[in-house]
Amino acid sequence: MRIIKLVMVLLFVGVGVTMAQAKKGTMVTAKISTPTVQCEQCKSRIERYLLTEEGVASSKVDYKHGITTVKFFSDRTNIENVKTAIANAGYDADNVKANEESYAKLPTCCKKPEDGGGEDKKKH
Ligand SMILES: [Cu+2]
Repeated sequence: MRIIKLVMVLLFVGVGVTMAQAKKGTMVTAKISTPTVQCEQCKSRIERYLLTEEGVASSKVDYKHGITTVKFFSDRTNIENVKTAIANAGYDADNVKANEESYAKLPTCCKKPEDGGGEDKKKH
């Protein structure tokens, strides 16, 4: 009888632990296309911005290839929120267009080439 009770307690604990793990959510890595990122400044601007974003664990902007890799917790945020955060910082993120006001505030070198930004290092 005691052994049966013990087995039942162990089973119960086991189920509890499994449920707790499922509830915790998982860390998701997403690669987001950010083609309007121009330079090191843009990189640190976005990475700094994402640091304050709820649920984001880390981010890395590859401005040479225009790709931002973001690690976030799926139970605390989602990919759309992350894209919106990047857009709010002033940059296009996949299908989410940059917030116009934020984009207007970027230094010229960080804007799109058609607005005077980009590769031309003399402007930096
Ligand atoms: Cu820049």
